[in-house]
Amino acid sequence: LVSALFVSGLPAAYADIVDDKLAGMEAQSPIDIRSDNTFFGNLSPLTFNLSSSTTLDVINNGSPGKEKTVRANVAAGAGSITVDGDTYNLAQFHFHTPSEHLENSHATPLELHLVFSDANSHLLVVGRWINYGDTNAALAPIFSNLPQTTADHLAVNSFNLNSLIPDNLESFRYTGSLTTPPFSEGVKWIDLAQPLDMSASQVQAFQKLFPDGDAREVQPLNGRIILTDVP
Ligand code: SG7
Ligand code: ZN
Repeated sequence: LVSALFVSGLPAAYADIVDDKLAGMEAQSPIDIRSDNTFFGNLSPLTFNLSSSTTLDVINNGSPGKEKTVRANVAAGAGSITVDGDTYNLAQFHFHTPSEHLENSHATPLELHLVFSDANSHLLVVGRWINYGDTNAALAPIFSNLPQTTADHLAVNSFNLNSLIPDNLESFRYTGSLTTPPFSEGVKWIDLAQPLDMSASQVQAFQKLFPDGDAREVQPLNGRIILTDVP
């Protein structure tokens, strides 16, 4: 019964690999970030150190029951984030449709996840909501040539990772999990408050690859606290 509770909300594609491993896990991601469940505080500063010209190896992993996304693997040493004295290196970024985290119970068309890990393999994911707006020129080399099958690789040269991060680094922070199997916990989540814009046709290009979406449903907070420095 307990595992059934946590299993609800999984995309159908994951059903075959869900078992009692989820039993007892109760600090899962994503979550619904609302003004009535966030607490204002002075958060420690975020220091991004990102290459303005790195190469990306972009892949499509559409395998049923596994991660389903378009993922850009970045070159080693291309990026890091330092927070609370800990430095985490950027491994990759990827997207979900619709957004996995909700903002006041609303999804946006897409969500960007930048996955970092520290020397002890602790994971930190920076999330950013993506809204409809102008064409995103920085992401155009990816979204105009999305790898259509798992066999495709797209090489992108001189990608500016800073184009993914806003000047205003106000955020929502909590501790959660991977949003795909094996849903490992202890992941630090930093959801940036400033959204990224993309055109409707860019969003559609991604949604065409994953017509059923690739977002996990929101999970219960179970007493966790979401901190924010959004005034
Ligand atoms: C995506 O989400 C992939 C996964 C990622 C997973 O489907 O990008 O990447 C790899 C290398 O498998 O898993 C461990 C990891 O990064 C979960 O990441 S997420 O929680 O940020 N959505
Ligand atoms: Zn993700």
